[in-house]
Amino acid sequence: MSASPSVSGKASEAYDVVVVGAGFAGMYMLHKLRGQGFSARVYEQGDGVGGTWYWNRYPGARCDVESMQYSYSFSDELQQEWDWSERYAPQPEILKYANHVADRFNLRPDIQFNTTVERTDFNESTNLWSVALSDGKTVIAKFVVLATGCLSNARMPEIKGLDSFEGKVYHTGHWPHEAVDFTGQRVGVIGTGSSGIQSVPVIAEQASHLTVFQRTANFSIPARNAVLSEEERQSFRAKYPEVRHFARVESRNGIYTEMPDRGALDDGDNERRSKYEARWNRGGLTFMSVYNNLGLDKTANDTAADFVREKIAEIVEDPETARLLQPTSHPIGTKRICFDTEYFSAFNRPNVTLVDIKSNPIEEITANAVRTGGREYEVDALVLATGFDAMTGSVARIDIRGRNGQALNQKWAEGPRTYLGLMSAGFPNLFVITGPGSPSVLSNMIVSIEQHVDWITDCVSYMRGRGFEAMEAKKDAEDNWVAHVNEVAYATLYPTANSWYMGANVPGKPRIFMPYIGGVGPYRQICNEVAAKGYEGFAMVGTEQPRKMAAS
Ligand code: FAD
Ligand code: N01
Repeated sequence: MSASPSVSGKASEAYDVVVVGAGFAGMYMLHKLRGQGFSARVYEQGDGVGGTWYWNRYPGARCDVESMQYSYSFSDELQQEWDWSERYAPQPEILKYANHVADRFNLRPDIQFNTTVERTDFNESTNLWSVALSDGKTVIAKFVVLATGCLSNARMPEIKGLDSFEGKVYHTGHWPHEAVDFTGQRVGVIGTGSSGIQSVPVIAEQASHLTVFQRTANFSIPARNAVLSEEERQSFRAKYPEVRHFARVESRNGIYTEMPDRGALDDGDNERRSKYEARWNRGGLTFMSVYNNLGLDKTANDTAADFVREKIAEIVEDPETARLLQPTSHPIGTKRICFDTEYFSAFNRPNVTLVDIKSNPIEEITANAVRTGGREYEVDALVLATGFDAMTGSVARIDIRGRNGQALNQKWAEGPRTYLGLMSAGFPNLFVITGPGSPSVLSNMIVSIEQHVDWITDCVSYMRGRGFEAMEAKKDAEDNWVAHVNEVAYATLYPTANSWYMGANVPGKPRIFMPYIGGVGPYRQICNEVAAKGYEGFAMVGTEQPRKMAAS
């Protein structure tokens, strides 16, 4: 431990910064802070780095932003040297990459694994946080950074009888480390979001029978995964400066692609269809950016949704199964769109059955079956692909107490409130990476993570340089930002869907559109302008005199 002069004398362990979580956000945060001479300690509840890619080990798990882009950009050597094997790397390879980064930048000595941050309290007289850990210790920090992840709190469904099931139960977001082999088993998958859609075709190949329990049909586009040749990697690497610049500054979602120049209704039927066909054949995330109004105009959106529904009907042989798989409950893209490898065609296999649990909700899970519509579907194992308490779930698990002992959970009881998604009024020196109110989950998240980490590092360096003790979002700045986030969201079709973006997947969770939909490039510009104006909208406490922190 390297105790910081600024915080020493308060506890046996004291740091400039405590970082919670060792996913891509926590790892880069640590690297940046150390580079600026801050003492930092990362606490991670798992026993390894990688976050999402440490926990989500289900069959078929892989990224759906292309790996050449879904990767750190902060080290050119790293991006030039790392060889991604496929267009979308599988989970084990992304986890290997995270471990490589941890070793390459010697991060492990400052990460304490198997340790959960349980509670953190702000002391108004010292302007320091005390951080209570699951190992019984309490450490002191000037700043706390929540790198706890937006999709890190796996949600068990509330289904009667689940506990009485005698076979194995797996959650995709909490998958065992040892290989799971479903060969010869009857498997039930509950949930048809991205995790279900990725795992179904792989489990179908192993299981003697697979029953998929679908509550809401989802839009999915073929990923068109493929092995990357050395030539492809090299040509991509050569254009990295342009790719990364575009993703950060010009894009809306952190992805390098063509920008649409027209709306869907500006083209005639044939032209529009051929554009959708081209994107369908290309595969991947750029399907929704073929036109600039698919997220804004329902009639425009319908043209894309109809196209995908037709594709499903072409692929799936049984007309009734095809009908059930055609999404009708929400405009395309307003729930996180999925990308698949042979998902719809998996339902043509004789060993795969689709069960509609929208019309006939699951009544009960028994010792060996799922009962719905008065019928029992016998299964040996259950896969719960039921998603996460997204964006706020992992923050809420920590008892965070700010000024006057106020609990963050209490403040956010009606929905999260932040300024720029980075800080919440009443909680000084507490940052959130990709928090609610920032583009986060609507983007290539590594781009958004790097932007937040860079901004936070600049900010704490600025404070150190001027001797500020504490920084806090002002209430009016926060109110204005929350209003802006809502205004932008409600100008789109997104809030019309019962999505996890809206908190709709968690019973009782307030319905708020949580991410900022204004776009990655414009958002970065706003953050930069705020910083350039001396952190406008934030209150700084302390004298404006240079003061030393650790190693400065
Ligand atoms: P995480 O990776 O979630 O890491 C947070 C860490 O914090 C976890 O390890 C957790 O254990 C730890 N933690 C939380 N609370 C505590 C606590 N109280 N104490 C100690 N430790 C704690 N995004 C994309 O942009 N492109 C993709 O293709 C993509 N694919 C995805 C696929 C899956 C299956 C999932 C679930 C998500 C995907 N995402 C994708 C989103 C993904 O979560 C982010 O891209 C990114 O990995 C998040 O990194 P993070 O460090 O912010 O959070
Ligand atoms: O979770 P989800 P996910 N009874 O919430 C159903 C990222 N990700 O893990 O829609 C029955 O999307 C639920 O039904 P409904 C990505 O950002 C990326 O799949 O609520 N069913 C839904 O079908 C993604 O969006 C990749 O009606 C229940 C499903 O379970 C996010 O993580 C891969 C139920 C949950 O879908 C979350 O994806 C994986 C219940 N009680 C994840 N409760 C990539 O490909 C829930 N459901 C990069």
